[in-house]
Amino acid sequence: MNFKNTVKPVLYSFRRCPYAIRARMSLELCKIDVCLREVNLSDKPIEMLHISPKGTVPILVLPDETVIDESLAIMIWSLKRFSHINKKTHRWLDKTIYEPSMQLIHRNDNSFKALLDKYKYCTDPDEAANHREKAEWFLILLNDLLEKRSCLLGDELTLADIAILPFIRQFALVDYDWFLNSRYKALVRWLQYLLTLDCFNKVMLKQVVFRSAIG
Ligand SMILES: N[C@@H](CCC(=O)N[C@@H](CS)C(=O)NCC(=O)O)C(=O)O
Repeated sequence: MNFKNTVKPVLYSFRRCPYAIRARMSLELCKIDVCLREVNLSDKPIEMLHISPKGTVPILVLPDETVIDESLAIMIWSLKRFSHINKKTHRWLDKTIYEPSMQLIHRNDNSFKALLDKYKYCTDPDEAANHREKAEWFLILLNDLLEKRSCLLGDELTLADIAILPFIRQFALVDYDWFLNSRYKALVRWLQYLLTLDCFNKVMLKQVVFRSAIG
């Protein structure tokens, strides 16, 4: 979707941030053209902090100056306005898909993410293995779902797959050999398939860091 005769929405983003990845994927799937501002998280642009003082990415600023500074809200905004543009996404907000998607996403965001961070940032191998074990309940849950179908809620991609993918990717990359050789074969298959999607690879292209014109 081109915002002809008007300014494009601006997206403050950080390439590797899982929240920003899912927002960018949703915008890409809905063909929403944005002006991407890749941010250095240790030197955030002043205007970004004025727009959203909590200082997290992603942040979407619409041409009418509406600010959406939560990744899920950006996904839902893009799907509400433009999901009809892509055959894949047009039913993602239907109650039967949306509600189970949100249940899984909330478990990811509210519980798994904290365990993932402990695992990811741990430098002691024994302790890391311990943290990994604590996070495995979520892998078991997803793997069980994926043993019966190719995507989390059926054989088609949904909001749940796109929203959770960047976190499972991050988990897998901490020790990719461990992940590949784990008993979560269905989850490994799912991750490997999602990593081949155009909408993933396109949003992961390297970007030049945005330099603020202010200060
Ligand atoms: N609930 C927020 C979380 C976003 C978030 O925490 N993003 C991280 C990067 S992955 C961030 O910007 N952290 C701020 C910082 O590192 O200073 C969302 O879903 O958008």
